Formats: sequence, C-alpha cells, structure tokens
Amino acid sequence: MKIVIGHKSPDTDATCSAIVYAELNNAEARIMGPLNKETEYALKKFGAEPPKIWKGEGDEFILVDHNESEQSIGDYSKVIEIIDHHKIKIETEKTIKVHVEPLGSTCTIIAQKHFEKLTKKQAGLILSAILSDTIVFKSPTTTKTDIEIAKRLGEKIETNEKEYGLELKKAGMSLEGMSVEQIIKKDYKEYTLQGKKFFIGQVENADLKETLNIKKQLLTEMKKMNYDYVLLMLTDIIHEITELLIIGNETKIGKVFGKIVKENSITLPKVLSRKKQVVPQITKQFS
Ligand SMILES: [Mn+2]
Repeated sequence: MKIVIGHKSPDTDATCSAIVYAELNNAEARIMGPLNKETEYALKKFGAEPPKIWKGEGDEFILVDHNESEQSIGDYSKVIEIIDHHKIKIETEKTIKVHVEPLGSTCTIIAQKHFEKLTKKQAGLILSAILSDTIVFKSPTTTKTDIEIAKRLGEKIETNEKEYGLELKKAGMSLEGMSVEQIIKKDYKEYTLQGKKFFIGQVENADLKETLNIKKQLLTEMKKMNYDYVLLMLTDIIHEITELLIIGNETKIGKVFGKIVKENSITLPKVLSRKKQVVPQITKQFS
C-alpha cells in the first residue's frame, strides 16, 4: 500500500495536498494528528472525507508539505517521493523523487502539474490550502504563481477566492471552547538546533486583543512544556502584526529580531510567516 502523508500537527496544506496527491496517485492519504478547525471547514465545504490518522501502516510513503525528520514519520527507508515548499533537510539512503519549489503552498506545486486533471472537489481543496498557507495572499511567502493558480481554481469552482479565503480563515481562527494547551498546540512545528529542542507555534487571529488577554495563562502553560525553547507567534492577520511569546533564553531570541524582551514577549510588525520571517532567523542564530 502506498501512503501519502503530511506533517505532524496537520494544517490545511498538509491535509489537502495529501488527499489530492493520493487520489492522483492511486494511493491513500493519512494525517499525523487530528484536524484543526480551518481544515475541517475546508473539507466539509468541498465534500472531502478526513484522512485516517497514520498508525505505521504502508509499504511506500510519499511525504507532502514537509521533509525534516522532526515533522515526519521517523523512518525514511520507505519514502519514495517528497513534494514540498520548505527548505530541504534530509539524508536518504537511496535516490528518491523530490519536487521542491519556493511557492506559497505544496498544493500550488501539485496544481501547477496537474491542473487539467483536477475535479471540482480537488480544486476546492487545493484552493483552500493556497489561501491558508499564504494567509489569503498577505504572507511574504506568496508568489505570483500562487495568486494566478488560485484565481484559475476560483474560476473553475465559481468561487471568489479572496472572499472564500477570509471565510476559511475566520472559521479557523475561532478559539471558542479551546483550552490554553489546545490554543498553544493549534499549529506548531518542532526543530532541533544546536542540540536545543524548539517548539514554534502560531495562533492566527483577527484581533490581537483576544490572545493578549490570556498571555499570562499561555506563558504559564508554555513554561511547563518539555522543550529548551517554546515560542508562540500570536499573529493578527488583519493588522499584520505578530506578538512573539518566548520561553527559553529570552535575550538570545530578542537579539535575533533586534528587540528587547519585555514580559517574555516582543512585538514584530509585518511578521506573518513562521516559515519565512521566524524560523530562518532563529536557525541562523543557532547554527
Ligand atoms: Mn505548506
């Protein structure tokens, strides 16, 4: 059995790229954890079933939307292909197929190659992933190709992509009924840099006030976590600003961004993308 699998703490791009690429390749899609609200909303909207949670099954794996081992299945010996838009950080024993491009989402790469073959359901899922990863084209990771492909997908499914993007983001940003721990782990990635374990989470919001109101509780919970560094981006996507909460060597993280840390946080105007505006800067400092 061939399995297409997205990264841990699955988001809309990881999930939708797994579903669509599995359908195009006679394979089965899997996810590595429960879906977030945004992804649930997208799947429901376009009539897609949530993939099963991966429990170790499969003979051959295709990894989508990730390649680093921290975010992956652990064993690369059965990996035959990778499609991704993150930087490459792997070592494999044999030659495998790799398609990586600096585009806004993994789904953009898939759409670019298979546009004509896409059903309406698949087009809807791919559009959702592009809008999600590019934060409706506001993220600096957005490329011309993402905008063009999203427009064509919107035409294909007769949907205004920007309006749908905001609808999708709104569905995903609601923090209602979530515990502090669930909020912190809503969307996170783990990294090991210079032997230090990092947790970098992101909570998108339409207004920073909502998350800043619970800053104390967030920090208390973050302190309990078993990492050298726990960073949490509170990102206001409307006003395009991030408050970065920091547990670990706060001064060192502050320096990365040229800021003085106050009460475990710094304000980063115009920062929306973890992948482009936070992770590379920290990686540089810790290498
Ligand atoms: Mn992605």
